[in-house]
Amino acid sequence: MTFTIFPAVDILKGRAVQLVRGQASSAKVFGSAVEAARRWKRQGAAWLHLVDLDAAFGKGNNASLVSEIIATTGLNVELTGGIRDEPSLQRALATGCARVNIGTAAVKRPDWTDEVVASYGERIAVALDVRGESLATHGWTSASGSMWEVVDRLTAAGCRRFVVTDTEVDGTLSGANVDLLLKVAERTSAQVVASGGVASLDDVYALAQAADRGIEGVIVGSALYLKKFTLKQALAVAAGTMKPPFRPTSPDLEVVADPADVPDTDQPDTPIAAEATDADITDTAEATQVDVPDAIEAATPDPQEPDGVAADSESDGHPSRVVPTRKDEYERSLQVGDDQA
Ligand code: AMZ
Repeated sequence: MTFTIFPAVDILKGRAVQLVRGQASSAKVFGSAVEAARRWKRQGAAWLHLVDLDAAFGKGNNASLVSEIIATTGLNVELTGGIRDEPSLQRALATGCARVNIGTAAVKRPDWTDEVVASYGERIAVALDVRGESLATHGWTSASGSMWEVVDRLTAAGCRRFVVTDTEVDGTLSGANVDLLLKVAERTSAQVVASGGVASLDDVYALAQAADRGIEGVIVGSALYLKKFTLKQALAVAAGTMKPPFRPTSPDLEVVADPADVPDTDQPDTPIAAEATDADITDTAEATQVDVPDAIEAATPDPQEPDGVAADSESDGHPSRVVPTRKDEYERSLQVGDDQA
């Protein structure tokens, strides 16, 4: 039974962002979307979940950037956001993505969605952006319909896969809504991809354990960008080579791991989180750049460390981001070693 980890690249004005409960005003900016995608590839991703938030909010689209990401990374891409009619579907498919997800149209244009789901098979999945028992639409600015009616209708139409996001926990790092995901999986013959709230390796493990109940994979966004765990660790959990108990991340590390405090030092253009303002969203990426404080640079430990994951200069959990006093604990938390297998 395979279980897929989908690192998320949510694109707003060309940049990788993470929102809390889908609110644009909550955006944390993590640098260029292309760089984010490249980083997930370097760390072992096979798939990316790309969300064109501008398109989802009905404000243009990032199709050419998406094409660039697909061409430069060569990864399988699940593309979503603003795919609501024939022109937007064709534009999305023309990027070279492996498949697309349709959200709003599944509720608002049921006949068209049923038709394309039936005719494109594997290339189309349906995004269930769940709010209560309804589905959030139009960039999650409104909600309508009964999610169960939509699940039943699209299952009958031949939908292969539902990507289920609990919009009420998305971006909150409060844990995946496993009950909701299992309920959907029990109701449909389609596969379920989980999304929303993932905070820890325990979430990844719990979902991976449900692979034989129809949970095919999980989308991980904020937890990766905020370094709650590494992609390498999540992939190891998915592959079954890393098992609980997972060591909790130390409180000190959480502070240090905030990219706004300590940006990647080995990749000058890698993500740097910053609270987005309106000007930020419409402005260029420079607005979010944060210089590496000299003191932190000086305190940077040697990247040639003994343990596999920590020694990997391409790991997101690069030891240069850790204050030396917490270094051992940090390395232990990142280790995908024999003791965890
Ligand atoms: O965060 C948001 N406000 C948001 C978001 N992440 N709004 C939409 N989306 C995503 C959905 C789904 O994958 O999770 O966009 C897709 C749906 O877009 P549309 O345009 O088909 O409803």
